[in-house]
Amino acid sequence: MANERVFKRHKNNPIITASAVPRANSIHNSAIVPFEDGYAGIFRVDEVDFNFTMHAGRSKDGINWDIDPGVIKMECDNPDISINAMTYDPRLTKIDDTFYFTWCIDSSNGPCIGLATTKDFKVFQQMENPLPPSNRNCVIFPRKINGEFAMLHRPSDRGHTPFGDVFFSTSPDLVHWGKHRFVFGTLPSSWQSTKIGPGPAPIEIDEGWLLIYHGVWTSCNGYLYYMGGIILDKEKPWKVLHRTKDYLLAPTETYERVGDVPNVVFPSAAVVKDGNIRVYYGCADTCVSIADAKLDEVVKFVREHSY
Ligand code: BMA
Repeated sequence: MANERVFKRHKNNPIITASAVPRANSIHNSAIVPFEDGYAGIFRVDEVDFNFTMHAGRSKDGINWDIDPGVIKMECDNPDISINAMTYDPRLTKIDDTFYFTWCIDSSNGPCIGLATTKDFKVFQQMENPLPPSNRNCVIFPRKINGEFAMLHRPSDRGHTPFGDVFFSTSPDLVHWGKHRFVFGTLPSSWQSTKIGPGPAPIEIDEGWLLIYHGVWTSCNGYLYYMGGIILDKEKPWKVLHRTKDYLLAPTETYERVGDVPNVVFPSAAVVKDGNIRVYYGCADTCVSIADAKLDEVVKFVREHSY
């Protein structure tokens, strides 16, 4: 298949389509983690009434999934935290025995980030929203950095956001976020020239943090979404060490080119096991696919094809 210099697409792609949930119009940008003796996920399900919802799912092998037909119901003891809105693009991070997930809430004040925890993918506890509108992409680091929780996020606007750089923020308690630092921005004349956004939780490697992200280019026919990689400093993750000039994946297959929003690969989960990295990505805002690689080959590629 085209453009497979490091990542190879799975032969069963797309592995999840709308047929997995009775009310689904589409299932795409979703979060997946190892869980118990298999995997668990939070799936973005755009339903037939065009409400965007999140559903939990489980899998033994990470490829064949049982996704709950019902929407995740959050527990929340504070009625001031808005949850009555469309929800989309979850990301998942495990710290100790707790899974933290972030997602976008289409609030009446603009898109903002939600945060919840779960230990079993049955009970979900919603916390204070970590960031105000407008912001559409957020992921938490898998461990504290310099004693604080840390995140990467991408401020946006209320529309389709024709701009966007990635920022780093920290928190002592997952409620109060600050020490905001610019991390990386768009690059002219490239597949990442319009906007960028963090994908799956950063992966700790010897050299620092490997972040898989999406980059967007605006053609005369609209946005195209690509997958890139960047290596950030371990103790100061707002410092960029290497960043892909060549993309890691581009929309080239029919299921990536054709769908509700054409020409989109949107990485939203990464599972590292036995030296391999498996990226789950949304395709054309319609379905979910897998791309596999050796982790050390991805790191080498990012280093060798860097700016
Ligand atoms: C972004 C997000 C993603 C979506 C992408 C392409 O702004 O809303 O959910 O995959 O646009 O439509």
